[in-house]
Amino acid sequence: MATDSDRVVAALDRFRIELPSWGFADSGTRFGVFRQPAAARSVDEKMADAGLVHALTGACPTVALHTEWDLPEGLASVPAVLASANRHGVRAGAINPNFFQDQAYKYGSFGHPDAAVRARALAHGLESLAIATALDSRDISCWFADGSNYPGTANIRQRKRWFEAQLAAMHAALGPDQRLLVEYKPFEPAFYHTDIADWGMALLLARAAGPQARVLVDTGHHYQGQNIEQVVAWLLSEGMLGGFHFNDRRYADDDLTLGSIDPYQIFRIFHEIRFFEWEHGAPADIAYVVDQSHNLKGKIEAMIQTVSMAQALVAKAALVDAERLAVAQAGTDLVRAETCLQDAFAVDVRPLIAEWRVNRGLPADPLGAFYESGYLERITAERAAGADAPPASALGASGVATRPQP
Ligand code: RM4
Ligand code: MN
Ligand code: MN
Repeated sequence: MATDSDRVVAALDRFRIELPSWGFADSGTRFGVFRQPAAARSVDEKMADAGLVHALTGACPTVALHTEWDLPEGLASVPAVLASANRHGVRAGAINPNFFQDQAYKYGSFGHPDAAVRARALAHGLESLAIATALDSRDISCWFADGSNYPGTANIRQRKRWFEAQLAAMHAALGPDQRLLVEYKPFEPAFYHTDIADWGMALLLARAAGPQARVLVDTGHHYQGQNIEQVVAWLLSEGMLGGFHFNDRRYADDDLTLGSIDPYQIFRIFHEIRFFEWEHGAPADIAYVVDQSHNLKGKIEAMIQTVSMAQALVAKAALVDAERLAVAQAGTDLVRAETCLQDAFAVDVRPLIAEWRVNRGLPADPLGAFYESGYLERITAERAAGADAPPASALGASGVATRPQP
């Protein structure tokens, strides 16, 4: 029988979490961007920083990219991105089209009433797909800012039909192993209606798009009080959970460091996944991706914190005694059932994780190793010296584009 530590080791061996390129670049709120001297200014610098986080944690071999920020020349940017990824020991991960920034998208992209704008957005989606293929990326991850700000100003049902048609057209262009991920968000930047506002809408659109479409759950994209782990459990049971964008929040889509506000929330999500896997005797095929915007914290430090937190919560979820839990649930033994979760969550898994790291040739303390490496001092000097380089992205914590500071 597997011991507790076997279960943790197996869970850590399998767990991979993708880093977002945009988490290494300057970002801010819609009120402004405060520059960090060490922030990455190019895709190569983002890959270098991500490569370091992977080297220190052993858990992040891939980097999610945003088409317009990281591949501004489209397909022509692919060779440079491939070379950069190779150089820094990572690979390209999910490709995220930018359906939200161009002036043309003021009133929407896939849901815009003007057929020419819809066609332009579809062309951008298909170009992102071609980029994904050229980079050998499996997932195209679509988030739409589409919606409206005032009652009566948009034909909600008509826009739904446009979304169905456009997503189906993207799906038709997928390679046999690729997936189309549909992300939802209740509000912001639209403040009256958002075209894909919740998991039910994303699920219906993904189903209508085709068999290789799945739902993407961004933990910050729910109303307060929503039971996120129930959403996860339902999507798992429907075979429709494609992946996550992980972050934490106190209010809305705050994009804070994972587990900084409510680690038990993320633990409960990992528990539902593990319980599903235990019942099915097979791992669930889920893409775990970080989607955070570290406006004030150092970018690399915050990323290491998040990866370490994710590993700790995965380890704690692996400690839940699934057999005991199933018996307690079947017997309506409420306190015993709940205690299965609470006991696992209470375990200090840090020594086990440190041992796992050392056994794999990784530093026992990735954050400490980062501070000792001298990397931060080096990039701070290098990047501050080239202060006129354009910011790699200037996006608010909530996905609100902010003007680069002069
Ligand atoms: C959104 C959403 C997307 C992200 C954009 C920029 O709020 O979370 O995943 O790519 O922001
Ligand atoms: Mn997201
Ligand atoms: Mn978001």
